[in-house]
Amino acid sequence: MPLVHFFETSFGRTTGRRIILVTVHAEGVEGWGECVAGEHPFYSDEDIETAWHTLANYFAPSLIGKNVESGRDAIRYFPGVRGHRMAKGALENAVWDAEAVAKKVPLWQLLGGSRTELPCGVSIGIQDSPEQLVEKVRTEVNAGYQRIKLKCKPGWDVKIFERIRKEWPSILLSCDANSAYTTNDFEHLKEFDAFNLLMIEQPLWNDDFYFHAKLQKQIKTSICLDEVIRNARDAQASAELGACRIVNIKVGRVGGFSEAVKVHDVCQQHKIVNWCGGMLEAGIGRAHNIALSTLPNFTLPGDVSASKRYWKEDIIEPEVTVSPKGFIRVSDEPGRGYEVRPDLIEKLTVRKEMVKTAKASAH
Ligand code: OSB
Ligand code: MG
Repeated sequence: MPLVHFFETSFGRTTGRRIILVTVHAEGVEGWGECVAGEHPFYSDEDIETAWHTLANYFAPSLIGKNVESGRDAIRYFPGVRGHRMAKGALENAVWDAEAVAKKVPLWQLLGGSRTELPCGVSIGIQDSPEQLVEKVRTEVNAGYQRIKLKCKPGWDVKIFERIRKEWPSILLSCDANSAYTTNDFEHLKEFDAFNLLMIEQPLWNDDFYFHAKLQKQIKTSICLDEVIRNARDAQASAELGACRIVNIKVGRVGGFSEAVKVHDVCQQHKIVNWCGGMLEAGIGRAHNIALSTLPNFTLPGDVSASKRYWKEDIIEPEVTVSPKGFIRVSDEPGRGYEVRPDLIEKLTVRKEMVKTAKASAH
């Protein structure tokens, strides 16, 4: 699916996505999941090829023929595969999705959510010029988005913040470095404090909380961790170390809804604020992010925004829309709240594999 506009982070530019969708067939019910792994192993060590491999050869065969009672129940059948959380999450979430459809209750209720309106923010990539960025920010502010997040890296940071703050002194503004800085940059990162940023997301290495804790003690701006939080234990360690004040939860990054809810609960206990991250999802992943965002500790605007910012045509109906005040209304429909469009998905499909044979868990 080609993106409406390219998306550039400190690790590279994306112009389109090949997306793995998972369908579970469970006694006449279909459940859908979307894998957030990218084309290349740049954001994380997974990519769509490793996800395809682990889904087809490990995760999917572990559920065939099993009497899986619920989404939460699915994880106990999964084999002892290390990592590959995005692949695993796609399948686990498809089971949750099937459970919601079968029980005729909204998925967000199964997850324990309660919010009916979600505040929305946007993530704006690195542009070809500062002027282009100003225009992008203007478009999103005018569309009503409640928080603007700017991707940054050395050479595209304080000058850019100055430019945006000059134009919009008081909008909720944050930045995301995707690990573009090191301990040599602490003095430079202190300059970010001048711009009243809501947060700086994952400034240091993708696998680090120790040096983030050191940095958080030296800067006023709140650190938000993204890449490094793989599970609830990581969230607890970060909280105890003081490595951040905010955690962005991405359901794929932590391996599915079950772990995402646990991360949420640990953050809530430690007074770490949450918001729901995005991975340029198509409609199914987007619908699932919306369901997750209804949990009580998601108090900041998330990166879950309207379908039309990404796709000419999304694979769900209705598409995700955002009100002029910057909210998504949560659907009361049973299941994921959005219908999948099988004909459009079929038209876009370039590769398909049906897993029909069970395999004993591979350990
Ligand atoms: O770090 O949050 C990130 C997209 C791809 C990989 C990493 C990130 C992002 C985003 C996009 O920021 C958020 C969105 O889906 O709009
Ligand atoms: Mg991020």
